[in-house]
Amino acid sequence: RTALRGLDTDVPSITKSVVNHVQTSLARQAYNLDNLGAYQAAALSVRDNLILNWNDTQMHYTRKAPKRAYYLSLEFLMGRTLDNALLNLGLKDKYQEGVHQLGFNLEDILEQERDAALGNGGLGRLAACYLDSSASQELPVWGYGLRYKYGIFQQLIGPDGSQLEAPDPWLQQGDNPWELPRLDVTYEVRFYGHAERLDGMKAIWSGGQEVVAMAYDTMIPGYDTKSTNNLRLWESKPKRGFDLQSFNAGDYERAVESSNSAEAITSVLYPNDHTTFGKELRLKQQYFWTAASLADIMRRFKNLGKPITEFPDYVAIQLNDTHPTLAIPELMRIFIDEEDVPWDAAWQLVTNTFFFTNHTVLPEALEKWPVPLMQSLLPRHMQIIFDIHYLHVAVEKKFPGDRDKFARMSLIEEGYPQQVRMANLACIGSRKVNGVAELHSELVRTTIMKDFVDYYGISKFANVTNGITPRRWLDQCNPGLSKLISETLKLPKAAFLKDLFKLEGLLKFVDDPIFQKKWAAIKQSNKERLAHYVETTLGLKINTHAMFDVQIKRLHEYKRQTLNIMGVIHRYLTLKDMTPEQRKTVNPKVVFFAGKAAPGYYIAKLTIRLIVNAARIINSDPETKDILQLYFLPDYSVSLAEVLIPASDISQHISTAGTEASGTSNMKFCLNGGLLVGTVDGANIEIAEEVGENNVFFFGHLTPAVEDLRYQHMYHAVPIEQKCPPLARVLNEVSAGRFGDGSVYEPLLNTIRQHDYYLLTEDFDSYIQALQLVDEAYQDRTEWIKKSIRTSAKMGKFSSDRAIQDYAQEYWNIESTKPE
Ligand code: 26Q
Repeated sequence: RTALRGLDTDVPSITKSVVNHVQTSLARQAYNLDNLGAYQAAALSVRDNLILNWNDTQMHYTRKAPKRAYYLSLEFLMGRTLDNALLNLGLKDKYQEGVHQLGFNLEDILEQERDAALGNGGLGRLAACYLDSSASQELPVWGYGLRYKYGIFQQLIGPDGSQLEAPDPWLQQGDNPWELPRLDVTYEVRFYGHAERLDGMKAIWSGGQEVVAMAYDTMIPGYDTKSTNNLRLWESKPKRGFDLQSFNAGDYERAVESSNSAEAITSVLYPNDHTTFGKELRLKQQYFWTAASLADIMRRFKNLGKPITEFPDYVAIQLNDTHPTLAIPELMRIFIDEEDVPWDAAWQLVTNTFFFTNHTVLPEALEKWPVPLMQSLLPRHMQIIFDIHYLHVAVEKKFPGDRDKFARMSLIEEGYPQQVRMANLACIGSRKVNGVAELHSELVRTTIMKDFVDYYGISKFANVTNGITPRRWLDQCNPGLSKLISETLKLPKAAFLKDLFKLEGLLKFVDDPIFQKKWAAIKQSNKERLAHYVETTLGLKINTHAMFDVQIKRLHEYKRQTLNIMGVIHRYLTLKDMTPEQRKTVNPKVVFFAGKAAPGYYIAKLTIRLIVNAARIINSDPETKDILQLYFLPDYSVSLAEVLIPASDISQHISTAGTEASGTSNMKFCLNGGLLVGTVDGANIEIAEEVGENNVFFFGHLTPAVEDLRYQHMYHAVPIEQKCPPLARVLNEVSAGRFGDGSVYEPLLNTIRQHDYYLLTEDFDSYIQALQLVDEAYQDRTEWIKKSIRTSAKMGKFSSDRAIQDYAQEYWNIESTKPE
């Protein structure tokens, strides 16, 4: 029996440990310490607990040798760690008291921590929620990713209202207390060189350039358990410091060249979601990361001393989108070239190991890489991909004569140059393929993977609806609500934070006026917390008695922030048309936007510029500023989401039907009692199924109509003045310069006037109607609060604990296990 060791966690021991870290680790004095120092000392003290739990958990995994799952993701959008670690360890109250005794306020200390922002958005945050849920359910799951020196860029708004980007040097706040550098865990990764075929299917890959991958381990504590999992992030380093010969010869640039090019690999997260392929450095990142991760997984497997044929009995690997698809040819290479496994057996093992999650059906977002680039950077992998192509896509046998089908299923897209289709490779190399919400998974089956469904049968193609962790997205971001729920249900917080279906107990209290009052008071105080944040950071005063309407997500045409801003402008124009008496009857509303645009995404950046400049005009108009305010909050982040989401009355999830794979913030808003206005898309649909359609404000065309409408737009375009006069008026006002130089916005306006690929002109009228219904519903505040309670009560399904259970049981075949 291995007893878990633990540090003393009474308040005096905690203060002692914090002071100790101040004096020793930080070499400072406790009496003139600032908040940053207090954060660092508190973090180091909490980390001591994590390390012990982490060690015991990992030792247990090594001894027991259960089947493990590995989550390969190029993004982990973790946000801050201290608050989460305190909650999961059950030490929050004690540290609150401990730091208070030392003259600090825990909230202020928590604010000192920089976000770990190693992700763009939904996909990266999903990975972070899944790690929390895996550890909380004591599942043997590790994450593998890259330790970027710079995370997602910092967003600034320039004087003309446009987005500017600055680097995110997140590691420059002193040592990162949440990671453990593993100087002894290193692997060499090769690029370029030659692949020489031997007899049979084997080859030797040699020459080229070698770089070193070094591990950094981040501890992932489970909630209410000592189980603490691992997130292993790789850093690239030169194989040999630098070229001393060139240095001595006075060629200093040459001397650091190779070391720079090695370090470049993990220097920065690519800030694009959905597009921009073909960049050699991105492909290098992908291979560097998959090669290091697989070498590590293989080493761990070999330590078990099992025959290689049992590999899939001990290892399941989840591919988070196509980004880690090179893991498939890499594992083939290891089996064939290094382990002497025959081709067919190797392929059998590989296809029993991998599972692939798709996160998009947008055709332009499907990852492709030029064959010549692959051939030069990864010659052996390109051979293997061609071999897979010839041996396993034997489609012609099954569907003789269907050359189109063969072309669509091919791993290689013809053209100049030829390109490797990563989604096809990920599909055929995996045991199962899943989408991230019911509608999305159905679209995967009927559109991008249709031919593969015919080939493999339907059972390979399934759904796991996304989820969110209720620890961060309820208890941490909304402690008041969590406390009220606990008191009302007469349950300890752990009961519903571990089984979110327990929230259904709130349904009994929907009609209780006292409970309604308390529920509403919490929303109000969250609105004030947000207003306080905006006032202290941006110097703006917000009317907290207004309805708060929020759209926060990456800027993208398919997400239709443009529809929202056109709706705001329409509202403004309508208010201007009213008499002062009429305006007095209008309920005030504050509209918030936040989100980053990919630095090269011109139209998305123009949308930001329009929002910012419209806000300047609208917020300073004396006739309307009391009833309509508009804000673009810069530098959206996990931490900002934690303030915005609990304050929202209504949030917008308004993608063109069929384009948003799932969405996850929709779940976060609902869990915090916010209602949704949205299209019939992604997880909105399943949310409505849970909460009842009368509690969601749906609008717009449905997915099956979208294709026909686009066809009509192409061939029978109707001018916008006829199709949608109110929207035409809005565009004309923007064009005429009402919100600053109109000519600036012409390219954005033309996307709507000309092709209108995302169907704003088709959905605008029903969108405005839906917002009208929102206004009317908000008038009856009691009825609104009831909707809010019902919505939150029905969010059980959207816990990431449920999603991870799905993966663990239906895909990975792993079980919970923890040290005795
Ligand atoms: C790929 C190649 C080259 C450069 C960048 C990329 C890249 C990077 C990030 C492509 C896509 C992403 C991110 C995608 C993403 O966040 N998708 C979202 O995933 C969520 C979780 O499943 C869903 O809820 C969202 O609907 C989906 O848009």
